[in-house]
Amino acid sequence: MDTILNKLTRCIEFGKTDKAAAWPPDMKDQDGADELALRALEEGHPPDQILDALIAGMEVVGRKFSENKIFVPQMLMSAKAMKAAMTHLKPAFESGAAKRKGTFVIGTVQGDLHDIGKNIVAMYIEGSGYEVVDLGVDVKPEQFLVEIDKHPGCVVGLSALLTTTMINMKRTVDVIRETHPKQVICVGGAPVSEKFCREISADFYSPDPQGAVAFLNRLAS
Ligand code: B1M
Repeated sequence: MDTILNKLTRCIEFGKTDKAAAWPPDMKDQDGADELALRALEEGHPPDQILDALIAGMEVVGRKFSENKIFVPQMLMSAKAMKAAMTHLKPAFESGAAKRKGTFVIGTVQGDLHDIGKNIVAMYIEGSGYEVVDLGVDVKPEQFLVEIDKHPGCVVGLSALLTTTMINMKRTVDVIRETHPKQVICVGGAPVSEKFCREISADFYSPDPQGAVAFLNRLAS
């Protein structure tokens, strides 16, 4: 059945941002990720379900890219569609308690420009009652040091999506540990694993935002 969530998945797969978007030509004048995400929320679909539909679209994008069926420009259009939909989901995820339980400093490691997953993790954590300092993408290790000094007691979160930038995750952990040996560091991202987390001496690995929130809650309790 062609549900609104299926349509959303297709918008991400084909990079249909909004109704006015000319790309892709065969979806001209159809609602895009922007309109559909808003409508799905209005119809009462839980934000988690909507997010799953968006991620399902991205998984297809990744598969097609690996098989050389699409290229970087199409991936960019999909990312743009994802961001349009996320704009509507953000308030739902960020409606956490006003009183903050702690501070989480997050960034995508140096050399890595992928931010969709990192943004989702940041939203979940903010919605779970933490102050989030989002340093963005391509973050140099030294930038984390500056924020650690500004937010004593914070937890640092590192995201990496490329196998080639995992080495920069290790370097970031090493640089932080030189001056802050006890700094708590949580790592994640598609190529990262529990084993890699142990190898680079990070404190915690989570494959998803929920695991990162559970870890922070355990620390805060
Ligand atoms: Co890129 N890309 N990309 N890309 N891209 C991947 C990652 C890739 C797997 C595609 C593929 O080959 N199948 C591949 C990496 C291969 C590898 O390293 N072995 C790849 C490549 C090769 C590249 C380029 C090198 C392509 C090129 O230029 N030739 C280039 C690199 C640029 C750079 O970073 N320097 C590149 C560029 C891009 C775009 C800019 C076009 C775009 C990113 C746009 C953006 O982020 N603003 C893009 C995209 C969209 C993807 C795919 C298709 C989707 C990534 C994504 O957003 N996934 C991706 C293939 C794929 O993953 N299926 C791919 C959805 C997101 C919700 O999941 O990010 O995994 P994810 O986050 C999850 C979890 O991992 C976890 O929670 C999140 C939410 O569930 N998580 C954490 C993430 N961080 C966490 C931190 C935590 C805890 C959990 O604690 C701190």
